[in-house]
Amino acid sequence: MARMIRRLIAAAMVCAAPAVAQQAAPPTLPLATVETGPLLVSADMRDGLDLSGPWHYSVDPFRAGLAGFHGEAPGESQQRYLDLDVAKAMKDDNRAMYEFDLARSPVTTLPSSWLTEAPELRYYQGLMWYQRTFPAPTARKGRYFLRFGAANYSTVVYLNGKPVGRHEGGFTPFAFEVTKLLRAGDNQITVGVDSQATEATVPPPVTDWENYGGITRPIRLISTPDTYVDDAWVRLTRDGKLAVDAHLDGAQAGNHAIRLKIAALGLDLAGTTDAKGDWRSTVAAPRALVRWSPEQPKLYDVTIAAGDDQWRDRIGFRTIEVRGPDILLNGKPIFLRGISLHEEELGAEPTRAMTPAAARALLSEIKDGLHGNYVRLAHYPHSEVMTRLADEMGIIVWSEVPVYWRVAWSNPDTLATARNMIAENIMRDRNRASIAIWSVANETPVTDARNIFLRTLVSDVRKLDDTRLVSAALLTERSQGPDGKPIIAMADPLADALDIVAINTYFGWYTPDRLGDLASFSFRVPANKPLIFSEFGADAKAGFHDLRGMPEKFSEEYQAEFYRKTLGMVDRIPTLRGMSPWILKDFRSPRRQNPEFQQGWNRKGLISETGQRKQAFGVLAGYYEGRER
Ligand code: GCB
Repeated sequence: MARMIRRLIAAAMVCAAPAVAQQAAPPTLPLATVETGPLLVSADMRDGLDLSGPWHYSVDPFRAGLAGFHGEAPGESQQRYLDLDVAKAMKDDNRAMYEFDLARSPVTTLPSSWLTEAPELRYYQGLMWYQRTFPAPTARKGRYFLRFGAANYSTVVYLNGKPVGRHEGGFTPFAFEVTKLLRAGDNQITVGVDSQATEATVPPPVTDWENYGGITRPIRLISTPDTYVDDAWVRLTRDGKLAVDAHLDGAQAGNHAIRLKIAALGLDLAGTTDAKGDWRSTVAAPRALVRWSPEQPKLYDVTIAAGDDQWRDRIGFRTIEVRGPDILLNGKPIFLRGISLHEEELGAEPTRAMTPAAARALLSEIKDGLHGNYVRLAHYPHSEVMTRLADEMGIIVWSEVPVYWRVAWSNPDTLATARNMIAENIMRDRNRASIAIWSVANETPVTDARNIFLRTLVSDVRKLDDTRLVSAALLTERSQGPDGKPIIAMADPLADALDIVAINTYFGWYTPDRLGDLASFSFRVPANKPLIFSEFGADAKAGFHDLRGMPEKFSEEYQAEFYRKTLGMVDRIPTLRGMSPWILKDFRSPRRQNPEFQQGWNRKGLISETGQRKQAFGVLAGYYEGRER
């Protein structure tokens, strides 16, 4: 099934012109998608050379390295990826002229966003070139891949002056095989990353978070045997079986012996791939299996051996399903005590480099500070560092793609991009027990074109993963009852297609409602589906207090009261099964420019950007502490 949907998406991608700067990119650069692969699922568990560290960088605001001034292929003087010593070439031949010299350009440390590299780059959105050299592995055998954790937003890659490939999408991994392009000794890698969003991109230009351009997750040179496990999915099915799907890539992929082992369970399952390199097998779950849960986030070492390759992962096994308005984890109803989170580390100058320590600091605030068991990883796929840690710490995850506010619903290229993005996200993280919900969109206006677009995504998700739940953060409609009291209704036709309905509300923050009136709001939501409040929140500047009876907006007191009253309002809805208020930490947002309170930050965090807890933190923590189910 997974492969079928990958083919469907690939068919759509063929007609999809790349949305941004690559319009002018040399046609020789193949586009990396889930279909063209490689996928290298669980790549972070494989051996490899980490290319994190110092890289040269150079801006290219007119994208001269991608196209000449008439849109033709760029002339040699602009080809940033040339494999030569520019200064020497000019000295050796006084007719030569180059308008760049990456090797003598300033140095930054990757992964990071360029926004934080230099003051003049703070608001730069466009094309940036990066370059470094690295030594080829001394004893070379098998195959080599350059695997990017993510680069925001569209990327072109060259190795030793030769085109390698391109990718669109700022938050999902991609890889290129470079076995034939690697040479002995030093290799030069050049990467162009364009952060410019357009009407056709996902997300579009207008969002409420910082667009951190750059290479924000590690790049690694990964080596594998000639035939290797490119994709594997090991899970507990809803009917209580352990199932494995694996795909081998390489000359020997077809009719090849393959073997899954989970040593701690004494499980040893042998089989043979079909002619295409696919293997599927199912067994009854061993009796000794401890199911993953927030209370006991048990992970097992899983290996799949095929010839010389040994695929590894650490996997938890659990079931997640809905029954009427209940969400069942391992067959038992659960209440999701959550909070939303952007991918932005704590600190005064975040650059979206999510190290394990940075991720742990944030998730610990949720687990230990708030007594939470759930996180909404908003509004795009977060680093695999985060989803692995959620597995380890026992935090249930909502994962989403940046189909946010207003994307180009009728543009087939945009749909192809979104489909590929959600597929890349799912293929990367299908082995993460923590992920329970795939969300396809956030606060999107209802139109026919939008409904078709989102239903396509929902159907893709179901084909790629039948073990998780599908949702979307929806908008509501407000009317007045005969008594004049507000009625909040979910009128979105997409609700029918979802397992969980989720809504974002900000009554008393963006609306002139008095917080004291929230108790009179009533909700019309589907009676037979779980409801999650995917957002509610209010800004507060940490340390700003207003102790009058009616505190003013942006004060800690107002935010705390907003939480008290909103919790009271939502708690009365019979189908409520969880929430992820907006948001754990203050985050950078260029649209927020109140000079007294915001200064470029969305202040709806329960903690400030440097980790100072606000009063509302205690309000939510107290509510969660008293709320088991
Ligand atoms: C929303 C959006 C979120 C914003 C938030 C806000 O509804 O989904 O991305 O950051 O409101 O603070 O207004």
